[in-house]
Amino acid sequence: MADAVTQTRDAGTGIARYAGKPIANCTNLELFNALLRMVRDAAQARGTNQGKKRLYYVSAEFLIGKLLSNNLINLGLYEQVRAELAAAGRSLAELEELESEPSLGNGGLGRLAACFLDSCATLGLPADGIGLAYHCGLFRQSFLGNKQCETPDGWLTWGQESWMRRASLHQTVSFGDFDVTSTLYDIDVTGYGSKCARLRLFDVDSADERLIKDGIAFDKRRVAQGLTLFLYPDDSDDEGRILRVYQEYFMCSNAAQLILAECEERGSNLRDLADYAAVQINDTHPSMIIPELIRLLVQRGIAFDEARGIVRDVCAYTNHTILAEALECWPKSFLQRVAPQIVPIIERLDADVRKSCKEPFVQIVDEHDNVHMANMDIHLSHSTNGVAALHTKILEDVELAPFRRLYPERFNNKTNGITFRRWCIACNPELAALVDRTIGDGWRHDATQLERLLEHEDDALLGELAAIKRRNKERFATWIERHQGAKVDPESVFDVQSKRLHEYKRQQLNLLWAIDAYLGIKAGKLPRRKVTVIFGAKAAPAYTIAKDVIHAILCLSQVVAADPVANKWLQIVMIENYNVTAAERLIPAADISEQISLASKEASGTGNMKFMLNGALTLGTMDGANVEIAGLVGAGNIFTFGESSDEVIARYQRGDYDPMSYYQDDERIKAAVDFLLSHDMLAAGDGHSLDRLAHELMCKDWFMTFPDFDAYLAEKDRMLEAAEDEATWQSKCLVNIAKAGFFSSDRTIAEYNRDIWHLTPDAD
Ligand code: TH1
Repeated sequence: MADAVTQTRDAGTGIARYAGKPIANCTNLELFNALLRMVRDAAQARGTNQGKKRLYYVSAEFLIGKLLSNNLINLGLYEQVRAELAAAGRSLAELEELESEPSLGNGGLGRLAACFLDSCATLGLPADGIGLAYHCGLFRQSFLGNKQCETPDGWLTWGQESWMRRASLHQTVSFGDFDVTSTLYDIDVTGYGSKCARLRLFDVDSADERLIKDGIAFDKRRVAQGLTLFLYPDDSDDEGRILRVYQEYFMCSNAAQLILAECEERGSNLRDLADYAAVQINDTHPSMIIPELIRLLVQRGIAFDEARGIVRDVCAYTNHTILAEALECWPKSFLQRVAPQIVPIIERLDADVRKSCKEPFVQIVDEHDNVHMANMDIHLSHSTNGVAALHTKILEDVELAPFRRLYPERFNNKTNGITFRRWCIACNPELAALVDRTIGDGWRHDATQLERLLEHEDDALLGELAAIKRRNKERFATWIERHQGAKVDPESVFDVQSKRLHEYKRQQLNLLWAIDAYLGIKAGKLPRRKVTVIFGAKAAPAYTIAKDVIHAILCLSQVVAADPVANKWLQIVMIENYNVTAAERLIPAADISEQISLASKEASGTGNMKFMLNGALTLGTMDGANVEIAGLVGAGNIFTFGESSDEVIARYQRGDYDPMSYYQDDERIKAAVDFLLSHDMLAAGDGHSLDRLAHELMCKDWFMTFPDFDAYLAEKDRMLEAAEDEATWQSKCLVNIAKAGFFSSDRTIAEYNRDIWHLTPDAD
């Protein structure tokens, strides 16, 4: 009764009540914190999806992005809150600026995990993400002297209240040399008009941020203090690599303990664990959950062979890459030091495999005593999936072919997806409103309905699409000027490549294009319209060549900007500290989506889907999910180039690729590479770094940029020409938006559930 009275007196959402004073008297920070508490209560009131069987999605990364507006949208409170604040002369957008972005992931793998939790919540599936509460997560990137600098991103340490709630659970994890205790933090993951999922993050009680002294460097031997300070501590030395193994075991042991305790609580006798839990192993970082679960089951009186079968029925593994460097393989001596209790279990699993299969490729422990985590995952789980059709096919036919012969029924594909709540409704509200007006709002729950847009294609609709794109470009221009002082021209073509920096993603190919375009302008060959090439990328701190690419991009940006003729036609911009928040500003403003990985190397990509949904056209190789995009939109609505994955795989197998011959035979390649060491570039940058990059390209070029160079230039030129025919271009954009429905993570999650998890949706 008293509550009802307060409610009526308080007409509106209750912001003032949460703030303890009228909205007008609050600082922005007070309002932000009031909203955060209000949202947390509203999410709690919805409750979490329940069911006998629960998904545990275990992952080293959850790149969740800012939560305030996303939660307001999912809880159906956004409009009300915005209006109420506006009525008091305040702006929700300004409050959103105050929120710091949790840096709990580094790229697609972590963002995928976040999209999946959103979709699980929305589809009513009982699901938890399990990971680590990194204090500083991934580093913050800044540019100094045209180079990347890394500083700790202390996203938790300022006045903003936390989305994390401390749970009452405390566990102990025993390492070989000492024990630690852990605390669990929960974040509610709201679904779109549904109950919640949960993100459950473990921290070690002994963590000590004072260990961080100089930038992101710290004494990696102080394991108990340093364990959860950073995501992916520098692994260029053994100390760093061992610290990663400590982190992984800490995550897995906590997860395994939690899962068994919860399932017993729900009524499991552990022998029937598979009726209560589905564990999805997100790439190999959580692989130690397999021996850890077996260990705990045996400890509880279950025989080894039975425990192994139980764990196999519970666990499923997702492979996200074929890159050899990412396939984790730990020396047994590391495991012996970190978690000696699981070593005999791994040895026994290895012996089992050895008994039934002699093929060296599939053994868990190799002849050098290295433990191959992916091999353990495939033998000891009931499902192995790739993340796009082409990727799964390459796993089945090439990379994991011997496993496929052993377990044909375990292999399956789950093409990645993205949540349309964050990647359209929240980040491109004008486009979402246009879609609502045109086909109704059913697409918000059933994304395939977007196809109906095609029935409404006319000049008016295409005109509105163009106008929305233009306003998004203006908004991006305002944002980037405030963010880093860069001025960009919304009239120009926005040509965007944003993703982690890696040689296989081939930012260097785009860089060579930009140099070629610059040299062309100098020689009097002017483009049809100004092009703004926008990069967003962080390089791993120990990845030298990746940092060289960033350096060359920043130097080129300076050289072009200083040229009074060229700067009218070309601009190179690199976004500082590219993250989810920057992506939300950038993607709705893009005209061209660069997806130019070396065919066969990008398992899926998910940025490609976000750009497509926001009406950018793809310029890409036939790699990862690009292949599926091409199939959906048709050849006329995508720009593809380059060697096929079969050709690339054959080239690697022949081992006869010689970049130097391309450099010598192709004038444009030679001119672009030579320009890296030109007077202007050397004046802008560091000769060592530029020289190392030029040398790498000429002598190694492991990801084969040169064979695709001419085709890339030609296709990009064709695309820039097409961009000048506004009506035809917008009609292609419309097809892309209309066909994006397939890439909703709701579809992906429904498939995981149908084929792998078999959870019952919470009906009410
Ligand atoms: C990415 C893949 O590169 C990308 O193609 C895919 O869309 C995404 O995962 C989601 O499936 C990966 N990120 C990582 C990060 C680490 C190790 C392996 C991969 S694969 C640290």
